[in-house]
Amino acid sequence: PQADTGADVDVVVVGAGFAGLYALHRLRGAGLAVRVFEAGDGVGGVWYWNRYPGARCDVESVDYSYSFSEELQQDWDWSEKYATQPEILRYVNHVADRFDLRRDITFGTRVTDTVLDEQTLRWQVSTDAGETISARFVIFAVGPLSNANIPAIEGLDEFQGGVYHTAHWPHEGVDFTGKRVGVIGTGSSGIQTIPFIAEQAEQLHVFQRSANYSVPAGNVPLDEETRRAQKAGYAERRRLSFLSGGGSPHQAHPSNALEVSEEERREAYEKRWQLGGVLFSKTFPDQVLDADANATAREFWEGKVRAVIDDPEVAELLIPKDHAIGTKRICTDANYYQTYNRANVNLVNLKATPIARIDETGVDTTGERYELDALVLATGFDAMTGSLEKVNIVGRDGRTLNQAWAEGPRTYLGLGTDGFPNLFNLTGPGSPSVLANMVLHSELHVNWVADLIEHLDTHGAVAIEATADAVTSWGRECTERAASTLMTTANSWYLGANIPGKPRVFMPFVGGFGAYGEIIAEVAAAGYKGFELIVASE
Ligand code: NA7
Repeated sequence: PQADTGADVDVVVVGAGFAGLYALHRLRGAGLAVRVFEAGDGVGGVWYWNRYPGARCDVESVDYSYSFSEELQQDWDWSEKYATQPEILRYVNHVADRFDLRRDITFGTRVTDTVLDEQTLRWQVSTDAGETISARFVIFAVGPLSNANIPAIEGLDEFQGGVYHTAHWPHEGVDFTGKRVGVIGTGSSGIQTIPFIAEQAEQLHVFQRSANYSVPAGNVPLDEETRRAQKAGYAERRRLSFLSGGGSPHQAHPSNALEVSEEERREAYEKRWQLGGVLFSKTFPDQVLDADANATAREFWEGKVRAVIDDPEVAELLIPKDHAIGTKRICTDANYYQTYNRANVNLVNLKATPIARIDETGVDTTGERYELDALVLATGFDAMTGSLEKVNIVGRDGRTLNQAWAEGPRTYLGLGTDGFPNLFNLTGPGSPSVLANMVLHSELHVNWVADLIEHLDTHGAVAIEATADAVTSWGRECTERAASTLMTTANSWYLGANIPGKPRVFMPFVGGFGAYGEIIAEVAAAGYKGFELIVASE
């Protein structure tokens, strides 16, 4: 056994993003001793790291904010419909100060090992700072999109110009003025940052492997009157959001796409298009269920996009051919497609001419050479499991979580795994997380775990553990639900398809945020059905 160098605590929380911060607040409020470890030097998680130009949330600021404190939501003023990364970071810092959270957070420190003591059922948690503490509960709040994917491209490490991954952007910023810049990757991050880099750089080459669907975000400043109305309507807005499919109050059209006239369909799409943002992919309830319904959305989208791109050949390359709309996370943008009309922007089609190698001064595709001064990697994340995987989590019988998840993540309700008592994972695989508003989702998970801990204490139990049967049947249910949609037909990060060798398992729960909330509430109400309570005398 490792020596304890710190005081024992009730709960260790790993990560000080939206989920970790609220976990600290809620559990400390319940009288528990909580210690948070955070790899970054500040709070905010994804919003601490992703500082690339143009970084902005694709969920409305009024929704992408904590609901747990009425005073907080009434006091805080969002300046725009969709908040920028700096504004969200200011908000998270405000929350940390307002609720005096920093005193229990150790920054600049990674948790390296989390080892179960099977006698006491406590966890020994070790950090890269050499500290080991013992905790009854461990809550991972490491974020589903936090482990950056650095592509294995030959020669990348030889490049002598600056290399910047969007999720590890230098805090002092990067000046691309007068530079020849390459961007690899055209997912949400690439699509947000490309228009900004294009304005600064002398020349921008965008290296696109797969085209994506993007919808204008339709961001607008919020005036005082709108803010007042939003604040007055918060109670109802939150109520609807917690019942909704994605964690915001917007409802899909009452009919399926194929049940309405063509005119009504176009009107509905046009309305969502004007509203802007990700909601376009949820205009009709059957849009990601039925290929023909999906095709109507796609056709509408294609018409809009082609109309703003000057060169039809470029437009052709920017229209996805390999997946249905909404089956990968839809992107939102400001003038993304128009950026390709600029003289200093060039689209490189990696499908036709893949990158052969990178060297000191540029990128060679199989077709051409591109001399570059800087390279931006907008290449995404080893999503949902990547950050957990880096921690050596050892449960019963010396079995690691990585061994347990070798064929893909296995969870009950996304929250627990058999063999790992009192260990909870927030907003990870098996939960709707990445398909929903992460802030409300974090609150839902934290509240559920906090209630569970209270339940254990009132029932004299030391621990709780998901049963193997519950884990197996939840996995089956998640897989079956996903297979009944079009979501499994795209090579998305939801499926692990973006990481070579990663097991292909559709990781999020697709049944909707509201439905998921009901399921986990029912499990709790039934005395945590599917979990085993372990009492002290055993
Ligand atoms: P994404 O959506 O995973 O996008 C990554 C992009 O990088 C995508 O276009 C990839 O092409 C491309 N990529 C990845 N590896 C390579 C290599 N080796 N060569 C060329 N291109 C590559 O990540 P984002 O950061 O944009 O967004 C992640 C989520 O964050 C987003 O969905 C929102 O929920 C917020 P591919 O499609 O794999 O062909």
